[in-house]
Amino acid sequence: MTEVFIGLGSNLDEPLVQIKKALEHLQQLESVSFIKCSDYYRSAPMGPQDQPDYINAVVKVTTELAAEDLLDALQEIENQQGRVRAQHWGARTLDLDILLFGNEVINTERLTVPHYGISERNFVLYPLSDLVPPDFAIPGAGKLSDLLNACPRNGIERLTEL
Ligand code: 5RU
Ligand code: CA
Ligand code: CA
Repeated sequence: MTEVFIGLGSNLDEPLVQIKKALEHLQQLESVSFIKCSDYYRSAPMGPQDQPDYINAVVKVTTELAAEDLLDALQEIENQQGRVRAQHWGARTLDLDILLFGNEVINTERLTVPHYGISERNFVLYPLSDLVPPDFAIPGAGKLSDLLNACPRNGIERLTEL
């Protein structure tokens, strides 16, 4: 059994609804046990800026699946929720990323784990900090608290009324 952190992001077609629907889809996977979801966060787009603000969250699950089989299941959920690959790093209805897969370091054609950019992205680090202690170590990147201290908030907002 592997403890896995999955990043969720959406900035199209009612992002909050998309995130909640994705959580339901995840809970329906027989091969995945749902543990806990972070709060939801709103932030400005990183990368291409000519797109709407994002809603992001991070969820902790356990699974018996191999990482690439989990990736297949996540991509199926993205597709079910109308993900269309238009512009690279452009707006999307749903993005599901394997952020951490136990302590595994994975570098294949399809998968880079820990997820590329995890240590600099406010929309990953803040929700992750809802789920793990400050001294939590990310393989190859160090302690979460150090990463958070080095990461500009850049206006990221926790959505509390939801
Ligand atoms: C370049 C820099 C490209 C950072 C990307 C999200 C990046 C995003 C998201 C927010 C992207 C990848 N911005 N930009 N949330 N995804 N706020 O989920 F992240 S495109
Ligand atoms: Ca992403
Ligand atoms: Ca992705």
